Amino acid sequence: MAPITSAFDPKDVTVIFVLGGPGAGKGTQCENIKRDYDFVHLSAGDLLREEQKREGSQYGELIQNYIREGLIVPMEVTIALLENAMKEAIAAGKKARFLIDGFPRKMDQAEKFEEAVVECKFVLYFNCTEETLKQRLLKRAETSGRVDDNEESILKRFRVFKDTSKPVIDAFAAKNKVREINAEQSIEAVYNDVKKIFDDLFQMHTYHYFTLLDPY
Ligand code: UP5
Ligand code: MG
Repeated sequence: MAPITSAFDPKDVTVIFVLGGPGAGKGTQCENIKRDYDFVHLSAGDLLREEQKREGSQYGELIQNYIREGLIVPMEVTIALLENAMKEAIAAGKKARFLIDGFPRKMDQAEKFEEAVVECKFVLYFNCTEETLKQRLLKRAETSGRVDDNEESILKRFRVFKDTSKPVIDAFAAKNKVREINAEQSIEAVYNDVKKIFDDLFQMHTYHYFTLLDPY
């Protein structure tokens, strides 16, 4: 039997990768799912921004530069932050159900995470046109204070998404592991579609649970 080398077993830990272009609504919808379905929401971008601000971090400047340029931070940094956050949540007694938001953005990150941490259950993909994304991000730029919410960085983020991150979604789709949502709609309409997926997921679990308890 092959030795188990990943940090977690998918039987104990559920991971859903939440992907989509910059401004597709990943963070907004993850907060809804977290509230209604008892998930821990880990945004890779938020974890990187926290690490960038942390006093004494050896990666502060590197992260700031990568984010401003819309480039993908070396995966060792991001995977370590994600794995630590998952371990902390489990140690704090949270349900081992994670929405990993904005990661993986590159094929080697997907492979490394699934090998070293845990295999994902599926990818939730928010599909949205660049035109809509740009409008949302420029609106958010008025208040967000994010170094990458400006026209120049937004165009760079779009390019990296198209060239590098979308192929990750395509690779999971080829394995039948993508649930796609039309993210052009209003926040409420998008969440309605999201709910269908998560209601299905949990009904199935309830069914198995009772079947196991009482097969008659
Ligand atoms: N909004 C949301 N949904 C809406 C809807 N349906 N209708 C109308 N408005 C809607 O939403 C964006 C804005 O749109 C908000 O104002 C919201 O109210 C509105 P949000 O939910 O924040 O969208 P999200 O998809 O989370 O957008 P975000 O900007 O966070 O996406 P990015 O993927 O660009 O940013 P992230 O934080 O994930 O990454 C930032 C950078 O970090 C990357 O560019 C990269 O440099 C680095 N990074 C890595 O290097 N590695 C990683 O693994 C992750 C990040
Ligand atoms: Mg986000």
